[in-house]
Amino acid sequence: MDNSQLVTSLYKIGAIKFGHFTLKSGQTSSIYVNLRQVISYPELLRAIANLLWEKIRSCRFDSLCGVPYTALPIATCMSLQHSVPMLIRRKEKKDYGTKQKIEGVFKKGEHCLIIEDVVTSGGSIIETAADLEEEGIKITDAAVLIDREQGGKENLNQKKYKMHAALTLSEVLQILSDSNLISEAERVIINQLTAKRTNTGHRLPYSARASYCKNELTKKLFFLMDQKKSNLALSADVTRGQELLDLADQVGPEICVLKTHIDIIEDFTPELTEKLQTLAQKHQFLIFEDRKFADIGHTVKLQYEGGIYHIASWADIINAHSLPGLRMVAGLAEAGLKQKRGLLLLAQMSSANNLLTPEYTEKTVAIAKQFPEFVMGFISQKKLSADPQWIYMTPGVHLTTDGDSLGQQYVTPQEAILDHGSDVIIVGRGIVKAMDPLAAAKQYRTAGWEAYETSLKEIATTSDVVK
Ligand code: S5P
Repeated sequence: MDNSQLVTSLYKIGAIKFGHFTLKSGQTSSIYVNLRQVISYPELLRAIANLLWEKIRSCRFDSLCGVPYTALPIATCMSLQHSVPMLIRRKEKKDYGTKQKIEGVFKKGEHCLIIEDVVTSGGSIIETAADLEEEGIKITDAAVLIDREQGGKENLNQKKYKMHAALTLSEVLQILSDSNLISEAERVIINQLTAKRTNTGHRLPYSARASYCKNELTKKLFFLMDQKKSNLALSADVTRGQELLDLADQVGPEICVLKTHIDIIEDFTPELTEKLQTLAQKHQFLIFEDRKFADIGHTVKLQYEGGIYHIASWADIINAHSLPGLRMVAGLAEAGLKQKRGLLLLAQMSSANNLLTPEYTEKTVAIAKQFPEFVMGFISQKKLSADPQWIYMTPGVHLTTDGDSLGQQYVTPQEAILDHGSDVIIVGRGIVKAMDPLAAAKQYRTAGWEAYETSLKEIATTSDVVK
């Protein structure tokens, strides 16, 4: 049985379903993969075992360990067909008898191959590997039937485990779409999913993106966002130093980035940026000076390091228009790289009738590619490339307003994150001008994070416990 026959067989027995599924978490999904029923179809189980065996032929292992429950019969089938011993990892430790986590006979130093049915983040493989390694067993590879392409491979790579997947979710969708089995309604769902994936790419979790970043600060920011569960940047556009500090202290726990316009502060002293750095440490956010540099390399370097603001000494992140071209970025990089800073290029703007054309946006992305150690990503209205190393921050975000009288145009957090594939929402007046800025920040943070989590869930499996 080849991949295509297997996928269509899985569809025929109802192990892959399309529709509207509400998950335990309250999120919804339009595909449901339930491989548990495969045990009722021995031919199919054998076909899965054969496909996985083909994938791991060149790996070195002395035993197999299936992740309970769905992968257990698959591992058993491989074990029987190829006479390879099996190990089983208990999910809960026995509270009587031998109390061992790993069942089966093994020697320290021997290699075990982990088998899993569907992989999302790779979490259950990592947990299984940890218990096996605790017993002195070596883990280097895992065989997987379907990779949802949502960061599992990257997370496992970080732990030095290699994942061998028989199928990716994209392949499953393609095979079904090419078949004549599906209904019109199902075809619509597949097309929508495929279109979403091509427009914004399939979404990787922030922490998985970190492994692609060449800029160290982007890496740090992706981890920080995951830990803090926040993709909210506050645009703290206030004009008095104390006001800025009070706002940063109050809203700090809710945000991943604090954006400043230091030149609108009327009573600036260098002490202000020192205090801001202390607050950034206290609440774990990065400082982004929205300076929008746009001059020749030599000048921007002086503006970045010197003057009265000494921006390079306190701002983790800066931004620049790409208008002056490549060498301007080189000028900023000369000053910024030695301090481990990062740059966002303005690839698109939120203001009405701005002059940033699609061609300009494309050329901006090309400039970024020349400086991956310094450029973190873009200020843009949407995701611009399939390359997971770039971060996208979107300004002009508001929950209610249509815009302002000076050309600002707004989108909602859901539109920015979910529909346009952006990573960070930048909110100014929506928070700063609210009656209660902290309550507003919490509201934006929740909206931004929920939109991100929804964007990760495009397929449900048994582990999501569908209602
Ligand atoms: O295209 C852009 C780029 C930026 S950095 N549009 C923007 O509005 N910004 C900045 O984001 C702008 O300078 C301001 O600081 C913030 C938006 O503020 P708000 O009050 O409209 O949310």
